[in-house]
Amino acid sequence: QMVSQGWKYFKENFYYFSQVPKTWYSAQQFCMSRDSQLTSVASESEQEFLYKMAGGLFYWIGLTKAGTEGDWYWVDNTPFDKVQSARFWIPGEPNNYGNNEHCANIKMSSLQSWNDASCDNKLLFICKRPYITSEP
Ligand code: 2F8
Ligand code: CA
Repeated sequence: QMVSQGWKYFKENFYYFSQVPKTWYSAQQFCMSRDSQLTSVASESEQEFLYKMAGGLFYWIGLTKAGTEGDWYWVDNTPFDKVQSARFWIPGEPNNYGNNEHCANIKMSSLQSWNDASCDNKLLFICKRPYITSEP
């Protein structure tokens, strides 16, 4: 039987930490081709798991902007909680540097780890896929 090679299990989901850098959009295309999406971060424990696994390397996550207001949203449709998520940005981020930073990555091995960067940068990335059991 196939047991999700290269995917790490944490709390009902499998996560794929890429070894090849891609632009944010190409990374999301790759994740979708594997029945997954760039990862959302919906709790402190999930954030802790991800930044520890990232080990200080930069990884795209599934957080990007939409609409004229440029509101952040999760590509996997997890509701983005702006208040609860505020503690996960690096202090001073997101700063929309050069008015061209519309995608988020994990940049630090710390609870405060997110930075916004240009979506055209090629970074490693993390895909997330729900672990689904079949009925007995
Ligand atoms: O000082 C924070 C700043 O550092 C870089 O810009 C100089 C980052 N750029 C990239 O990661 C591409 C900014 O996003 C970051 O805010
Ligand atoms: Ca930034």
